[in-house]
Amino acid sequence: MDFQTAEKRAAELRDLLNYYSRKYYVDDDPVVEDSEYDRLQRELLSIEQTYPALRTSDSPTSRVGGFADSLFTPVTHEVRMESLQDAFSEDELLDFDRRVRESAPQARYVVEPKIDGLSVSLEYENGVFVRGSTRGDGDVGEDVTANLRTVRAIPLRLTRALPFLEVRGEVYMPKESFASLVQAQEEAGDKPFKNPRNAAAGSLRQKNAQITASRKLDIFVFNIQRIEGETLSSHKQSLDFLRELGFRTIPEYTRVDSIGEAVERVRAIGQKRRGLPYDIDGAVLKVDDFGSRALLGSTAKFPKWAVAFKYPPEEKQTTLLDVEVAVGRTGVLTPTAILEPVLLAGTTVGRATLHNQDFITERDIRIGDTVTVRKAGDIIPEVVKVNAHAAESEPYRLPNRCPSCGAAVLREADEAAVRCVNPECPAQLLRNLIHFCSRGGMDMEGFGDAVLERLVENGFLHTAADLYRLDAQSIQTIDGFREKSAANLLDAVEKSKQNGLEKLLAALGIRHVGEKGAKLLAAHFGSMDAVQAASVEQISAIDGFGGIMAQSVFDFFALPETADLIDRLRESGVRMSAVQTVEDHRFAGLTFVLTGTLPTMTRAEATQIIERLGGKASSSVSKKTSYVLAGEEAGSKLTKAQALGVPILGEAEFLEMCQ
Ligand code: 0OX
Repeated sequence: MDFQTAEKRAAELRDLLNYYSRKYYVDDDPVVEDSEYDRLQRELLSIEQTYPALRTSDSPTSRVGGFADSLFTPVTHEVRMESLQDAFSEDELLDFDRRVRESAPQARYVVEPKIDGLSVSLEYENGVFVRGSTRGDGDVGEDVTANLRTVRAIPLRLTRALPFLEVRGEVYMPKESFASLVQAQEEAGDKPFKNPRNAAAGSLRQKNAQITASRKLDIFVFNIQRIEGETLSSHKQSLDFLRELGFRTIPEYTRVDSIGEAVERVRAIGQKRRGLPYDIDGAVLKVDDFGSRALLGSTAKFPKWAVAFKYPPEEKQTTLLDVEVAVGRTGVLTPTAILEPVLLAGTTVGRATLHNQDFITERDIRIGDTVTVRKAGDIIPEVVKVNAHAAESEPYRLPNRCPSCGAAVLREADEAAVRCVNPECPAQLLRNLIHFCSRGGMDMEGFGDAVLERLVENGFLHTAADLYRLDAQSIQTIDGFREKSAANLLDAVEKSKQNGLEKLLAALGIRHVGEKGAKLLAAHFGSMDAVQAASVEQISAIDGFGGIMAQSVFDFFALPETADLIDRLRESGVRMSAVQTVEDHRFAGLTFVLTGTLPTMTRAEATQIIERLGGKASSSVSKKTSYVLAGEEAGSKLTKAQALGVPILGEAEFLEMCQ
């Protein structure tokens, strides 16, 4: 494709992708399948890779996330991001109305939900998103542009190229995304976020915007901070205008004429709030007319024309009947309160997490106690406090022995968790096997929880390596298994042998290493031998690998049980090297020639990256070569590339293209 055609197509693709995003996120009316969106995005990415000059800051391809130098630098808000005065009763709303009417007797209100997220400012120049920042203390926040770019509901280009616009909105994590994130964190033995608000804040404060991109954040916009090129006279008018520009505006906003109607709206939103897919912690009343707002003005802290009514979190009393202790995949003992069932925030609650021993001790929770429960972040049932101890009760302590295998448990000095470290613990074994066979692991169809449980119970599985020693006859000794079902299981085992290093590493369930970590390890080391031989320093040199992750990988491979398991898997014919799979086609159609010594990468590593991104590595330079990747002491290939006008990249530029 020549430059001009590429330029035209890139503009077309950007418009199309922006339109599809707007239909999906703003209008709630998707017009294409996700796969079609992805296909077009890949096409645009490939054009931008071929012609880097065609990359623009508002390109939908900039949403994938990377590292940015400007991240967390201070941003002074030209217009203060004020906070809201709170009201905890309807009487306080009536007081607010009285104060408003002293200066603005005719005031009308807009009532809107108060989203429990974190406030951000978004700036647009000539209709293009140029900067996003957190609220901070209202005067100075932090630059989080790279992270906000990954939030798909934030338009990167407005439908109208206003000279300047700054809007304010609330970034939040939908309840459903929060629930799956917490589940994943608990399974990985990580400390889960307490509520969707913390999760949203934690996700936005990431150095690596790719993590933000994976967290499914969303936004509602509700205020114009500054505008050039348009004059607006009321809040309702500005919300309607923001929507036209392509923003996802605060939902359910209604304009009312009196405080009586406003209170009714507040009640109605309160009734609805459990069923909403996002968390709200109140409703906001705002004077609609900007003229009246100007008359009312602000105090040092908040505008006098707005108030936030806070809904109380629903709490109930019940009895703690028992404490159940389960053993997780990583051996962590997790206590769960078994409660006399109560109806709470829309569902019947019979269990609540007790987190760990510290949580129990701090609240002096005992079996038989009358306790208060509520849902953290309106989702996860939690014991808030003890109202009364049961007669003759004793402080509760987690068992000293694993409830599954009876081995003594350990508490590491810097951890709240108590763990069973017996590698042969059946509870851990079963959970490990479930993980090993799961889709994210070796993806063995048919090996569900129940099947694995029966194979363990019947003594066929003691480690994951035993999966590769199963035979049809022994499987059929278990009730319910016939020739066909046994053969299907064996097929799945056989197929999994070719999965490659990445899936195998994910299947091993190394602490702190999920699918993404396994992928990085496999791409970096290429073979199990290399992973086993790696030092902590070598592992932590991988981009995206923190110190804790690297140490955990090292510790895992230092265990004799691990070495034994890997040996046995290898003997069974399980593939121990990486498979080059192309998941990202950004280098499709591009040929790279490598020459000289690169500062940090071996040629094999660079080749692996090129191939993984759909490109080809070739050994000789010709007119068809797309790029020459040159390091120190590059020789004749570099000279030839210069003569032919082939673009030459250094390692840093190359890595940037791969981000
Ligand atoms: C929210 C929310 C927050 C603008 C003027 C003072 C506060 N969390 O949903 N803030 C505001 O208003 C700002 N509105 C909201 N809906």
